[in-house]
Amino acid sequence: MSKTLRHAWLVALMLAPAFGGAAEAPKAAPEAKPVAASALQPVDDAEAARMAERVKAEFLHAWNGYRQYAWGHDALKPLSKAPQDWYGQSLLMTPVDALDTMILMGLADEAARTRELIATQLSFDKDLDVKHFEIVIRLLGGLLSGHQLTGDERLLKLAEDLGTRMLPAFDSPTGLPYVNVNLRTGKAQGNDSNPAETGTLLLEYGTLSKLTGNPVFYEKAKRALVETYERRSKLGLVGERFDVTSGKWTHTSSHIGARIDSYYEYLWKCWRLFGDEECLAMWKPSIAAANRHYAEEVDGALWYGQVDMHTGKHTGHEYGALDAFYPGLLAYSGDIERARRLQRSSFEMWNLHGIEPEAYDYRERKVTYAGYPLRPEIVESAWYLYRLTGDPQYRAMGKKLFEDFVRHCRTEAGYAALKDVTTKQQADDMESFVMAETFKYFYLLFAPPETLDPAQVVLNTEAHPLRRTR
Ligand code: DMJ
Repeated sequence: MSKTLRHAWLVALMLAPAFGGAAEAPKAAPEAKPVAASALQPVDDAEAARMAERVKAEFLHAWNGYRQYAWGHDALKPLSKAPQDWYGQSLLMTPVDALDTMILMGLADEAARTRELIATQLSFDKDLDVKHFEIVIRLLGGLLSGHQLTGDERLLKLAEDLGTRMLPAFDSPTGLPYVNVNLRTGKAQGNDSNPAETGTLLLEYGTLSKLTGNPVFYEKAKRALVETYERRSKLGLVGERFDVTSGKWTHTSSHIGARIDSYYEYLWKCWRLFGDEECLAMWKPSIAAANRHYAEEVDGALWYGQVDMHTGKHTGHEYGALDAFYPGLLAYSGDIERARRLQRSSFEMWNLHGIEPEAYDYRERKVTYAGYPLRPEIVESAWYLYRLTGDPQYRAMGKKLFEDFVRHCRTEAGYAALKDVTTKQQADDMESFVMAETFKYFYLLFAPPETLDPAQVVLNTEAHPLRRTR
């Protein structure tokens, strides 16, 4: 989720009285004891097969709630059992995000029904100002992977229509895209952007170019990524916010968290997916600077905090659910030892309350933002680490994560975000990324390796697998 939406979500979570009505009453939750992954029950292949079935069953539970109470809408409100649309009219966020997960899980009937819904009902000819980044990673990414997995040309046509409608977002003086774009008029607006939103577009637009033969999508998204990179400081770091018309930084905090996170991810992944040497050339100094400046050792544990992009001085010591993608990226790019250490820290953070918070001060050992919007990143990292090392501790870790996730977030109609991980009070929100990412990474962790080979595809930041094309 982009920082703005993420922020809006968190604010809504804190303010909305509606949650009070439907959410469970807060209850004191005993603090969990730290659990070392190596101390957990090992998960052998037979147990992994059982786990994969459990994950599938829970995915179906959430999907059936969506079908029953929110069919045709963007999302399900899992406590009030009501539909929710981001912009007043539906863009089928949950079905598009869920489709490739169903296909990977072998849920053929559900996938066929969902594909038909998308192909016959989804239209982008709507007078809506949409969040460019979110629509790219969720809808463009989901349509493209759906097309590649099924060969359904209708999904590619929808993707091309969507991409074409959003192109005016790039028409700023710098080539850095505006935050919002109107799907019907192409009017783009919103200057206050960040590296995650301007640098997490190339896998999707690039794939669209490869599949349609029209290079314009690749060129615009690549330029946005390069323009972001070129604004790095002398230390090689990017900041947290800039103005897309002037190209000037407005917030110079630098870290791996919200507003920056997937910028790093795409520097590596655009090299992996397209073999684009310029991406590799941008990735190398960027990841070296990140590892050098953000990392901190606290009592022998590795954490990543916040620094000023110009001075490198540490300005904060917070790590959180979003940062937990980074061990997966480290592992995927070959830095296994650092990945292992940071994953250990993510797991420690999760175990403090038996579910991870949005932000945690690792020096003070204190939760600083207690929400949990059902994020996938820690599971994503466990999957990469398991696939790349074969170390059974990551499946054992995944089992513990899944059991906690089900225990605290399952509702009668689906899965609910937590307003507060310390009390486990639930919130009336089930983001579409739960269907695209959280369940998918849990499933992949336990399913047979041939279900998805990370050597053959690159998963976009919403976990939509994209294949190389000529
Ligand atoms: C997803 O929408 C994407 O993974 C994005 O990059 C940030 N994180 C959310 C899920 O937490």
